[in-house]
Amino acid sequence: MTQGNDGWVKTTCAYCGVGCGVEARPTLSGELEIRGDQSHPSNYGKLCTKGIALGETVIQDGRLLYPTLKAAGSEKKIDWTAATSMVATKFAETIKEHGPDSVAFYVSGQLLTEDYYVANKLIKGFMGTANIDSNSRLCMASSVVGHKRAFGTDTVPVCYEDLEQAELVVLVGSNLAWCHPVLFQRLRIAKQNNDNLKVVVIDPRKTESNEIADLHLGIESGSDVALFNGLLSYLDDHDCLGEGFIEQHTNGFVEALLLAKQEQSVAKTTGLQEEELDAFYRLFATNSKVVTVYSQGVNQSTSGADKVNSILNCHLATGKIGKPGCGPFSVTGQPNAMGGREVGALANMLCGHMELDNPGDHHRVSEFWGAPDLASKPGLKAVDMFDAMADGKIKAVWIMATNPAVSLPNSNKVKAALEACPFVVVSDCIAQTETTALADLVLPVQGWSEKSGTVTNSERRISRQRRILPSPGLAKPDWWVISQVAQKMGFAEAFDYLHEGEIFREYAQLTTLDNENGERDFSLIGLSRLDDQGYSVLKPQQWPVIEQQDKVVNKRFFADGHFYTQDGRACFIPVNHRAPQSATNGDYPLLLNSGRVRDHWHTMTRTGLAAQLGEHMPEPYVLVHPETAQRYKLQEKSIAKLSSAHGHCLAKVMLSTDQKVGELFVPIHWNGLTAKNSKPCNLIAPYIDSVSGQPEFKHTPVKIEACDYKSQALFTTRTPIALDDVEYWARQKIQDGYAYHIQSTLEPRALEQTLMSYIESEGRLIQYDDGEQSFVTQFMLTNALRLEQLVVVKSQFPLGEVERYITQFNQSLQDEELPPFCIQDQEMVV
Ligand SMILES: Nc1nc2c(c(=O)[nH]1)N[C@H]1C(S)=C(S)[C@@H](COP(=O)(O)OP(=O)(O)OC[C@H]3O[C@@H](n4cnc5c(=O)[nH]c(N)nc54)[C@H](O)[C@@H]3O)O[C@H]1N2
Ligand SMILES: Nc1nc2c(c(=O)[nH]1)N[C@H]1C(S)=C(S)[C@@H](COP(=O)(O)OP(=O)(O)OC[C@H]3O[C@@H](n4cnc5c(=O)[nH]c(N)nc54)[C@H](O)[C@@H]3O)O[C@H]1N2
Ligand code: SF4
Ligand SMILES: [Mo]
Repeated sequence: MTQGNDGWVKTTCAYCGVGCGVEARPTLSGELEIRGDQSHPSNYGKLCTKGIALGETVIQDGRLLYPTLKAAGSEKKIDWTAATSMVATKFAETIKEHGPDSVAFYVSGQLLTEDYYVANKLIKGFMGTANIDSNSRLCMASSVVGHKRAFGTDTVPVCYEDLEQAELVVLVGSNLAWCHPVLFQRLRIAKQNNDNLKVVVIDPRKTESNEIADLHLGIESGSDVALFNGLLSYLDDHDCLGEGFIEQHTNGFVEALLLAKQEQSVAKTTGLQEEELDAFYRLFATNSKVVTVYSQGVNQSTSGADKVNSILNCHLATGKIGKPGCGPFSVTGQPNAMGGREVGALANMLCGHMELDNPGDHHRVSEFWGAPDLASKPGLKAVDMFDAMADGKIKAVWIMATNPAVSLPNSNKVKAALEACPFVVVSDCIAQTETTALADLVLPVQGWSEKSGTVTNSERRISRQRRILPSPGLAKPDWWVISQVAQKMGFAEAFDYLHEGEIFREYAQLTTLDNENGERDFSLIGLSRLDDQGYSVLKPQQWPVIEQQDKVVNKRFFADGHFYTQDGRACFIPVNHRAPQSATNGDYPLLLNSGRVRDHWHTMTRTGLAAQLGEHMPEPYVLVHPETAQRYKLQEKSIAKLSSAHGHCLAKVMLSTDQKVGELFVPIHWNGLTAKNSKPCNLIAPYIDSVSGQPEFKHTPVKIEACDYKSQALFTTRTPIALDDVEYWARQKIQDGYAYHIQSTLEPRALEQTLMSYIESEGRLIQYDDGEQSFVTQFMLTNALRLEQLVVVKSQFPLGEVERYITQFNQSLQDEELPPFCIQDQEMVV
């Protein structure tokens, strides 16, 4: 049942690639109750903090409600007919004048498969250019290349159950505890139930994932290839190879081993002790069931694809693949990162795991779509696409479900590129983002709980996201908007979809073209005749779907030793260690790493709406080893300025011995809407892996300086304020309002005066000055008891005091409960 009599609707979480099944039920007061779906095979009822808080994020605050035209600082609401006609006309004119390669789409792993499929079909099939890339370029591209080079296809061989059946789980460049929390819980429970299950974590820093680690290898940033080449040599030296497997099912072993053996001093390159290396290598060699989970510490590197193949080489060399409890496991980040790879919405793919440069594939798709102009050469990858915009080569771009002004490296250049591009369209659910601010036209689309379609998770399981709440304003599904534009460009027949189920069916049919006998890994043949009712009640399906799955299945690829290369054999890829593109130097002596926190999602457009999620990490921070802090005179909780050759950013210092001396870590989430000048991508160079195009987000030389601020303030308010006049602020969502954490070079008295200008007019003002540089101002509307604003300024807040004030604000004080320090109570006349 997708909807029980009790009103609970089955859907899928909006966030990470674990793809947890969620049950949601609207309440009479318009809220959304959330619980885990016990029957979903990915999470069996469990949810993490973000999943649990989904109900808090479906509020209308900040929603984009109408198609809006932006010109010279003014905004004009228009209707959908005008909006879609305008996109169609501008794209058609641009193509006519400058050719198909002068337009581009920049899309996202947060689109549903149906949206993604239609976007890809329109631009590649009918606009005639492959200039469509996805934020998955920043995320999964290196894994895609690694898989294709080794297996012939972009195939994730394992399923989640393998984590439970393994004897050794290796986490490489993955903070699973925070980024895939339900998977981490499954692993933790498996370990509790099995004393023999060992966990190794490979990460330059100690993370929360270390909680269950038997061994942590704090490797030098960027040295994973050396580590896994060392493993390959060890396996050979200790007669631990799967020789039968190598012989029967692979090519290129000798060359890969030869290069691995040339690796100069693995201990020196990785910065690890021989004993540590030995301990890891022995575990890998002696356990027959090994799963290697890897994520952005591997992918986001100028040698990302080689890192992936160095891992795959070790699994192939031991035959630890295709069997229960075995295999390399690239965990996906976004809810539909996998779906995007399936529909092929990257610049160098076609669709349905077919290839642009394969004439047979090209012909099949061109016929199926009725698209004689189907693009035949790869388009521009994300970073190159924005460079081409800056250079004036791309003149119209449509951005969907991603916030590149925050998430692409070298933010200043990205901003300049969007400013230079003559026509920028952005489809989003949120009105104010750094990217919508740079658009000429913004289009309101449905968000999670309003949109309907499918997503595919890390274990290739396709689940339905279902519509539960009505859409606010004029918000529409992404696929509808794209189809309207396509129809107006003259492609009505190919885009006459009435609902998302029709798109899914067409897509499932496309995967069957000349694929009746499983010639390609990706097949949805069992869903190609799905009727509307079947789509509506579709249960999770793991691909390949040969027959519709009514019961849970757990499938693995390569169990038969067959790979999707020309001769059916897997390929070893010879790789050698290359240092990251940039190195620390006298000007930029520290190494900056970046990643995620437990309770925020990317650029915070959604998690930033939930008070529950704001408490864990209320401000942008930088993790610093105490020795580094001492050297650069940084105090805990003070604000520091980080600078690189590309820009700078502010963050609150947090001391941690989990960091190496000389290395820093910043979370990626804060940006111009949630903090002043705290966006890490300001600092990051646009260096990319030359094969995968994925940026090196985890290795940036920087310097750090203390800001020497003299005062701090907390400003809580019911509605957001624009704090332009203070040097540093960070906004935290709290119950019924916002808390601004402020620091300043001003003395407390002067800061208090500055902040008074942000107090609303007309109401009751209660002020307190303790004579020792500590000021409290409370503001209420006349005749109301609820606090509207509260400002507290001090030279420094004692531990716990900020939280206490926020609680006080939340409790909406009654007159008689006013804090004892209030000595003035006056009407403010403005
Ligand atoms: N809470 C939360 N969860 C999320 C997301 C979110 O925004 N918030 N985003 C989702 C998305 S899209 C993604 S892609 C995933 C990302 O999930 P993860 O990849 O697990 O997360 P990151 O924090 O980006 O990076 C993982 C680790 O790589 C380490 N690392 C850095 N350099 C190296 C290196 O050279 N070698 C090795 N071995 N490790 C290195 C970092 O120290 C970091 O701890 O998370 C998903 N889940
Ligand atoms: N420094 C640094 N930078 C990084 C990374 C890193 O580790 N370090 N990681 C990179 C990675 S792995 C990723 S995945 C990216 C993520 O970066 P982004 O994709 O830029 O981040 P989001 O905040 O998820 O942006 C999604 C946008 O889509 C909107 N949205 C949500 N749902 C929908 C929908 O259904 N339709 C439409 N049209 N819009 C919707 C949201 O409001 C939001 O504005 O960041 C990358 N950038
Ligand atoms: S683990 Fe991922 S999919 Fe599951 S509830 Fe948490 S954020 Fe959602
Ligand atoms: Mo990602």
